[in-house]
This record gives sequence, structure tokens and C-alpha cells, in this order.
Amino acid sequence: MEEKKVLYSAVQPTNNLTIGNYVGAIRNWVQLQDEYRCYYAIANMHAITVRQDPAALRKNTLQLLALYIACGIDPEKCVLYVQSHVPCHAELAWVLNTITYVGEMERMTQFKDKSARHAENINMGLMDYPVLMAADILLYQADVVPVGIDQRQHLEITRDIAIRFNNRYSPTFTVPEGIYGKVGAKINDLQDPSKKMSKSGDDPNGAIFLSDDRDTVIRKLRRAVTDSEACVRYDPENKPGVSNLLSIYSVMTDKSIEESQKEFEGKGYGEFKLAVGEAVADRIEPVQAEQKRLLADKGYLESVLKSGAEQAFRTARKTLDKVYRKIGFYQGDR
Ligand code: ATP
Ligand code: LTN
Repeated sequence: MEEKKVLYSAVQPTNNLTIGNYVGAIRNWVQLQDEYRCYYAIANMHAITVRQDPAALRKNTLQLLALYIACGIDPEKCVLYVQSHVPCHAELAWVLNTITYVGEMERMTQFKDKSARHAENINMGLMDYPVLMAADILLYQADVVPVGIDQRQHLEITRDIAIRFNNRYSPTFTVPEGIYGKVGAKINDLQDPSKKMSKSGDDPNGAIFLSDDRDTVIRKLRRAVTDSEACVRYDPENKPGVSNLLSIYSVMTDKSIEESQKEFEGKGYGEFKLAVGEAVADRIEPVQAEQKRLLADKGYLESVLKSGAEQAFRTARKTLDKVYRKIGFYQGDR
């Protein structure tokens, strides 16, 4: 049998996830799990690059695991694990740091955005975030990395780092490709459709969380910013608010953008927004129920993480040994 290609992705256990995370990332993971050998991590080491409440971080970790499974990711098929459970990530990041330039990191859009938002805490980890992400991906020799568009720059730098290492020390790492969904690779903020919906944004009305109940979802959508044209048409340039809602509707109902647009021909924004709200709530309610059921079974969740960490470690350690050998770290008989 032909070996499956490798897929790697992760989400940070910061806060509850938004429908942006679901649409841009996790939904695609579910669709890809049969085709690839999949590693899905909970990136808690990335999370601490901005200040976290320790108790909340701990709690969010199991919540995120339960959410992965509730969204349809099958722990029997995929490796689900917590980043900090596999020490190779920090070790490889250190090596990759020595072939990454400060100037490259300073140019990263996310670093600039987060530095502006957390001006009191521009720490080394925040700047080094993409190198740790490169270590995550390269440890597993990933062929593909499904993420939202906001991560494209980090993926490009990962490729650069892999190529640089391969050129300097001989071929070692697979150079990964990003996979971005066709619709919904970037869901925007409901209050400010010029920026992405973020789980740690400032305005809670701008984001819909997967944990929101039906009334909250409908209320947030009713308040979503649109325009004065009163016509439901997909035109991201001129109608960013309405186009964003159409993308959300299309993804939540598995209909194409054209089909969705047709459905609302001649209808007002009030009716449109309500339909989007119902569609989102219909989609997330079963996920919430399943997440709740899973969270009541901590023993099961812990067994998933234990097995995930063991499997991940085996692969990661193999790559790290190879790296250490190539760069000249003395390893005795290993
Ligand atoms: P934070 O606000 O805490 O920085 P985030 O909402 O950007 O977080 P991440 O954990 O950084 O979430 O990202 C998880 C995944 O979700 C990534 O693949 C990212 O590309 C994707 N993603 C995040 N926001 C969106 C969005 N608005 N639209 C589509 N995909 C998104
Ligand atoms: N930085 C990512 C989360 C992440 C990730 C990864 C994604 C950490 N390590 C490796 C893909 C591959 C984000 O989505 N913000």
C-alpha cells in the first residue's frame, strides 16, 4: 500500500474558538483526515507568547481537544496531542533559530499586529513564534498544512527555513505546502469587516464563538455591519460586510456562494441576517452537545492525549536525531 502523505496543523488553546477558526481550519481538517496521515496539535507553547491565565490555559486545552473530536476529527485515525507533551518542538526550534534572521521575524505581519496590541509585552517568544511553528511542521515531515490565509506568511517562512537547512546540511526536511479553503479562508470581524475575526479580539460582538448559544448568535448577526444598498450580493471589495455573511452562510449550509446569493434575491438584510444566524446555530449546536458529553469523560480525553503524545514523539524524535547528526551534535552510540 502506498504511504499516505503527512498533514500537520494546530490551533492555540486561547479562549473559545470562533467560527473563523472552524471555517478556516478545523472544518477542512475533518475533510482531509482520510486522505492523509494527520497530526493535529494543541499549540499551548504558542499560546504563552501573549499573557495567559494559567488556570484558563489548562482548561482550554481539554476543551479544545473535546472540540476537535466533537467537530468530527477521529482520534483513531489522527494523532491528537498537546505541543508541550513532545519536548522535540522546543529543541528543534532552538536549532532553527540559528538559521533564521532577526530581520525576517521583525517583518512578520502577525508579529507587528500583536506587538501593537500587546505593547507592554513584546517578548522574545512573540517574535520567535514562526520558528516554533516551523519546528512543529518540519518535525513531522509534513507535506501539507491546512490553515487560514492569515498563516500564509508563517508557512512561507517555514518553507524558507526548510530549504535553507536542506541546502546547508543536505536534504533533511520535506518542504510543506499550505492548503487554504476556497471559501472562508478568511472570515472577517462582524463589526469591522476589514479585519479578520479573531478569538482574542477586543469587541466580543465582532466574533461568533462556537460556544455561543442560539440567541447570542442571532443577536450578534443582527448587529453585523453591512451597507446601505439593501441587496444581498457577493462583492468583497465593495460590500465586505454582506460578502462575509454570505461566505459564512455558504460554508455553514454547504451551499455554493452563487446558490446562497440566489436564495436571498429580492430579500432584505433583516431576513438574510436571521437566516445566517439560524444556519450558524444549526451547525454549532450539535457540536456543543457532543463537546459537553466528551468533557464529562476526562479519562477518555486523557487517554487520547497520552496515545497522541507517544505517537507524535516517536516521529518527532526520529527527525530530531537526524538533525542533531547533521549539525554535528555528538550523540555517542545513538
Ligand atoms: P488569536 O486571536 O488567539 O491570535 P486566532 O483566532 O487567530 O487566534 P489561531 O489559534 O491563531 O486563532 O488560529 C487557528 C486557525 O484558525 C489557523 O489555521 C488560522 O489560520 C485560522 N483562523 C483564525 N482566524 C481565522 C479567520 N478569521 N478566518 C479563517 N481562518 C481563521
Ligand atoms: N500559529 C498557528 C497555530 C499553529 C500551527 C502550527 C498551524 C502552531 N503551530 C503548525 C499550522 C502548523 C495559528 O493558527 N495561529
